[in-house]
Amino acid sequence: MDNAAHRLTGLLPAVCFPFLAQLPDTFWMPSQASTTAREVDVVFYLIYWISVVFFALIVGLMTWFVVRYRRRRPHDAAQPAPAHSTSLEITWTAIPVIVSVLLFIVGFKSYMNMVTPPRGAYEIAVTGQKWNWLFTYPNGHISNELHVPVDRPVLLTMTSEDVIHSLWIPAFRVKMDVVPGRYNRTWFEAHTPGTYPLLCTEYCGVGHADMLTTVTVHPSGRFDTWLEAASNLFDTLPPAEAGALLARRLGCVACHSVDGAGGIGPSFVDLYGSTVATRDGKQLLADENYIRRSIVDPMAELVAGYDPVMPTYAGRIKDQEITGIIAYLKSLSRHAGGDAELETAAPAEPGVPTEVR
Ligand code: HEC
Ligand SMILES: [Cu+2]
Repeated sequence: MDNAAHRLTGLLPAVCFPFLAQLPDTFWMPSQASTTAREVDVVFYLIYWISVVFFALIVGLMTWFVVRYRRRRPHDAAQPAPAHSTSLEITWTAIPVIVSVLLFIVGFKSYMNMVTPPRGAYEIAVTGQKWNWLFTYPNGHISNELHVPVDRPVLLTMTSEDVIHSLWIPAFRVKMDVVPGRYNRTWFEAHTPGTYPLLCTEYCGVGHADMLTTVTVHPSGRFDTWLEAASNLFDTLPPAEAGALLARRLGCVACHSVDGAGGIGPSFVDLYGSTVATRDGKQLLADENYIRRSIVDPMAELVAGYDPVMPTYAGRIKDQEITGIIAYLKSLSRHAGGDAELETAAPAEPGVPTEVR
């Protein structure tokens, strides 16, 4: 009931001032939550009001003519035949031409704006599949609901795993097909924090109606906090699995094999707990501290037989993530868990690799 009343009162400003910057939910449209929404609505209401004016004009004149020029009895033969009027012909040709050109210009400007993502937009990859959405953020995090920052252009690069879907966010006036085998792009800039419906609008099978989710627009500064918390692998995965994922994301596995094969760096297999020969002739035990140091300061100890090409991850990796990678390396090593070497080797100083004699 409340909602209906709200919509009715919302109708008033929409009808009276269709070009106002911000409209609430109305009878026709959900609230405007993006910059595109206003542009689309301006075109919509422009066409709407032109139609209203011409409808009134045509139906009004028609009614009047029906009455005014109705056939009378006895038939009034004295009525003169209608004369040709050149100026009238020109007028009713020129006015629709001007109206059409105006509509084209306004529509084309908005359309070009809608299909041209601004430079530096925040990019999110979208995958449509039977029957849900996957949103992949630049840091690798994947969610089923879309989350975006406020007041920042967001570019969606979209593809489908199976059939044609279509992503629709009514409050943003954004709608774009999601097609298998190609990438479609669309963009928007949300300006009002809140949660809005996001749905598939291309019938895609029995689960079509399940492709209904939300887009959350985070207030200024909160998006990064959300992304960081949401992408914390350690909340959802055991440390070794989180470490395995990180080793892939951080590119470690490009240089370190996980099957014992050779590579640019030593294989991760059986690394943990082994004895490493360094370039300057030391024998170091590959324990937690050694691995930690190899990651944050790779030049400190160089493994014999390898080039010093490993980049430092200091500042790019958190302690929890190092712990996860260590757990992963342990899971790849037969030296892990109660190995004799490890138990006898007491670290000389915390954080400093242990030398094996
Ligand atoms: C560009 C290639 C490259 C990348 C990427 C790389 N490493 Fe390395 N890594 C090396 C090389 C080469 C060495 C051997 C030379 C040295 O000690 O720096 C090495 C050494 C190591 C060692 C010591 C190995 C041993 O046998 O004692 C560890 C542990 C290690 N890397 C872990 C990692 C982790 C974890 C990552 C990802 C966060 C990573 N590396 C990313 C090339 C790389
Ligand atoms: Cu669908």
